[in-house]
Amino acid sequence: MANTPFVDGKKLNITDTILRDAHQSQAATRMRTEDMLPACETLDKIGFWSLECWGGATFDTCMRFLDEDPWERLRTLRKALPNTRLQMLLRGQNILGYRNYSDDVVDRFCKKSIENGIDVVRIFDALNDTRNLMQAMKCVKEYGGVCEPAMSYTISPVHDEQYFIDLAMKLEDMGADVICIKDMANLLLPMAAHSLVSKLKERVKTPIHLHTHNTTGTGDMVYLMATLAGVDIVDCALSPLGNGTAQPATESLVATLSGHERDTGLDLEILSEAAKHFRVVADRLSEEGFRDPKVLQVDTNTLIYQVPGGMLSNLISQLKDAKAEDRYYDVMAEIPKVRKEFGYPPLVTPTSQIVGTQAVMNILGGERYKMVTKESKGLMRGEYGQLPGPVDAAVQKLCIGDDEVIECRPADLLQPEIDRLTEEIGELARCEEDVLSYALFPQVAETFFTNRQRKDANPAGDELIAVITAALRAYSGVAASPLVRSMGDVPSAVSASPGSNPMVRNS
Ligand SMILES: [Mn+2]
Repeated sequence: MANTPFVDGKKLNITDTILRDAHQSQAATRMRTEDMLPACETLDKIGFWSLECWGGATFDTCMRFLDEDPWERLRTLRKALPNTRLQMLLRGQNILGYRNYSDDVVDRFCKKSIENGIDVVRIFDALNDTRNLMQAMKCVKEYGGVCEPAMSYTISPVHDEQYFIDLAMKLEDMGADVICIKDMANLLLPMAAHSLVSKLKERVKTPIHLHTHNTTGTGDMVYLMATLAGVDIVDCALSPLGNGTAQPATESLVATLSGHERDTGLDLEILSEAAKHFRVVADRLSEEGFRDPKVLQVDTNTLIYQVPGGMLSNLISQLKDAKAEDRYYDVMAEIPKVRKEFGYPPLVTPTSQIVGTQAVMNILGGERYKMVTKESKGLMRGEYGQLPGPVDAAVQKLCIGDDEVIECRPADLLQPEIDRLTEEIGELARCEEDVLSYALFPQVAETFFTNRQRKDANPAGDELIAVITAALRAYSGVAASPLVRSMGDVPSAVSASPGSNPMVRNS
C-alpha cells in the first residue's frame, strides 16, 4: 500500500459525496447549504479522507435555482468542517462551464477555489486529452491543493486496460498527487476493477481513488474487489442518498470491511448519526419532486448497451418532445455507430449529450448527418481536444466540410480573457469570485447579481420575495424530474426541451 503524504497505511480511505455527487445524481443537485450545516459537526468527526462538496453542477444550481452564492457556500462549509479535506470536481479547461476557457481564467478559478476552502481538486476531461488537464493541474499544485486528475472510464475498442495504465503513468509524470478512475456510468465491473486496480498498483506509485455509481447495481462489488486489489480511496455516499444513480452507500462498505485488514476505521454509530439528518433532507427532496424513486432502480440497459443511465432518460425525453418515442430502439442502435464514427469518446458531459443528440438527429432527420449540431462539428474539428480513436473520414467531411481540424491544445487558440470579463460585468461583480461566476455562467450569474443588488437596495421586499420564491420552487419542483436530462446544459443547445431539467448530468 502506498505511503504518501495523502494516504497512510493499509486502511481503505473513504470520500463521502453526500454534499455533491449524491444529490446531483439523485436529486438534481438541489440540496441547500442550510440542509448541510446541521450535520457538519458530525461529518467532521467521522474521519473521511475527504468530503466532496463543490463543483460539478453545484455551482450552477446554487445561482440558478437556489439563490445561493456558490463561493459563500464553500466558505461556510470550510468553517463548519475545519478537520476534513474538502473536495471539488473540475472539468479541466472547461472549469465548470461549457466551453474552453483561457489559461488565465483557469488559473484564477483554481486559486480562488483553494483560497476559499477547497483542498482536493479532481480534474477530468471528457476525452482524456491530458492537454486539457495540464493548466488546471499546474495551478492546483501551485496554489497548494491536492491535485487529483481523473481518467474518464469507458469501454471501447481503443479503451482497453493498457490504455488506462498508460494514461495513469502519464498523469503520474504530470505531477498527480492522487489518480482517480472516474467511472461515471458504472461500466467498470467488479472483475475488471480488480484487474485494473491490481495493475495500476504495480505500475504507479500515486494513490488510486475510485469513483463509481451504483446505477447497474454492481457498485458495492466493484468497491470490494477494488479494495482487495489495493485501491487507496473510494467514493461512497451516506445511505440516505446512496446507491442507485449515486455512489454505493458508505455504511455498507464500512460494515463489510470491519475487522478486515482494510478496515476503514470509521465508526458506524457516528455515520448513522449523520445519516439520520440526511434522511430528513432526502425525504424533503422526494416530496418536492426532485428525487424520483426510479433513481434507485438497477439499470440493466446500461449493462447491455454501455450507455450511461442519464443519457437514456435524456433520449427518451428528446424523443417524447419530437413525438417519436417509437424510434427509441433505432436511436439506441445509432448511438454506438455515432460514437465509433466520432472516435469513441467516453460518454460523459458534454460528449454524452453531443453523441446522443446527433444520434437522435440521424434517425429523425431521415438521413444520417443531414443535420449536424454545432457541438458535433466542434467535436469533429478538434475543438474539444484529441478524440481517443480515429474518426470516420466520410462522416468528418459531412460534419465540417473543408474546415481545418485543430491539432494543437484547444486553449492555445484563446487569448487571455479575465480583463475583458471583468470589464463586461462591471459593477455588478463585487469581487474576483463574482467575475469567475460570471465567466462560467454569464446569464445565470448576471441575473443572480441583479437580484442580489435589488434585494440589498430594498431589504423590506426580501420577505415577500422569499415567500414567492418558495412557492415557485414548490411548483417547479413538481414539474422537474431529476431523471429528465437534455442538451439544455450545452451552449446554444440544439434541442433543449422546455420540460426537461438541464441540471442533471452524469459526472
Ligand atoms: Mn459521478
